Amino acid sequence: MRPIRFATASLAAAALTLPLVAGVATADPSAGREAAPHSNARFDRLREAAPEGFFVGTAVAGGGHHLEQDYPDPFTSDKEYRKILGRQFSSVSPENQMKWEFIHPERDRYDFAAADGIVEFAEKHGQVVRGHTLLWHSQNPAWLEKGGFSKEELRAILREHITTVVGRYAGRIQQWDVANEIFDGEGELRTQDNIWIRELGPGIVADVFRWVHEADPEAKLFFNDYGVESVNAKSDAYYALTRELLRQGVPVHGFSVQAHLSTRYGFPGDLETNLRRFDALGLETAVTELDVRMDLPENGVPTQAQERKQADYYQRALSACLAVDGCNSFTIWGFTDKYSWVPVFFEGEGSATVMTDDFDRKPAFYALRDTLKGARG
Ligand code: 9MR
Repeated sequence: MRPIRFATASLAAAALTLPLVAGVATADPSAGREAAPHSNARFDRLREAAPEGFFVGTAVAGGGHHLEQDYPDPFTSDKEYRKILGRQFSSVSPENQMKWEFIHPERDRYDFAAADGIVEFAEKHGQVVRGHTLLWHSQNPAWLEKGGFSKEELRAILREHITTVVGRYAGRIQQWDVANEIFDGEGELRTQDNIWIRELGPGIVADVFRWVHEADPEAKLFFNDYGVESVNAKSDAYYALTRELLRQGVPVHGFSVQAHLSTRYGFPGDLETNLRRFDALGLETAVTELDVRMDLPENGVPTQAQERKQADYYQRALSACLAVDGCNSFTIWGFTDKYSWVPVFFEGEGSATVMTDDFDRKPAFYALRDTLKGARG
């Protein structure tokens, strides 16, 4: 249990940090940003600034869209990246390395190398791991999606995958995103694009939670989705489902919001209210994939006003989580623009993370750090 925290850091506070930063007086577009991101000052690190028992995480870059970029695997190859990863964060989430297509590339073959590397790194650096993910409609291997398996075979394949993957890391994963994105925007179960729900029916969701719990009784088991930051049709669907599963005694422990936000849209101001209603059900809550993208000016460099707006979104998302007692895990989806998925998926948008390509800190970084510090009380 955490001590009571006060989430008071404001946009003004975040904005104030900008001119105070040890600016580099050059014509460089990053002028005004702090040049050296590796101060050893204890509270300069997000993980140290955080209140006791509150985990600050990031996705660990690798797999997925990275495979099509002209750089080597970020996690294993980028020394600077690894250094910041170890210093700044107390939680890590494999961005792609535990997804089916990555960890289970052929029916009879698993590839644990990348996931093992992340879990070992985490242990070495005193970090917890969020496992991501087990039941999803996306990033499944072709052998599975196009295998023409019978229902019995599919059920056996899913159970074996869970026993193998969850079992391998049992006791070493703090939270598992067991079911990812199972509802659409209208709050309807994905009965077509999710192979498991389509072939095995909605009851498979409860079975999967039971199987994961058997394989790792210590891990906290989550539903995770995007577009559920607010009270809306989709989050209502999760609310109804989790309440029902809890009533049935299914081991569901948490509900998490991904929070892929954009400054094109307003901040979801009822995030805290939404988290609170899940908290009231007795569930843990978490923010699992926060980033805040923006429309980039022609020169590709965000304006100070854009960066301040972004910092405000980061700060508000963090404050909402800090304000809810059972929200103890706050993860950003990558910490540097160098490896962000955003420009690859959204044309003309970018700068979504808290550091530039060169690991220079943006106002959003300071907004997080100062809000965490403020919450220590
Ligand atoms: O960041 C991931 C990227 O590398 C992959 O190419 C992409 C493929 O779908 O998935 C990204 O991560 C997603 C996460 O697993 C689930 N929530 C949405 C994330 C962003 O698309």
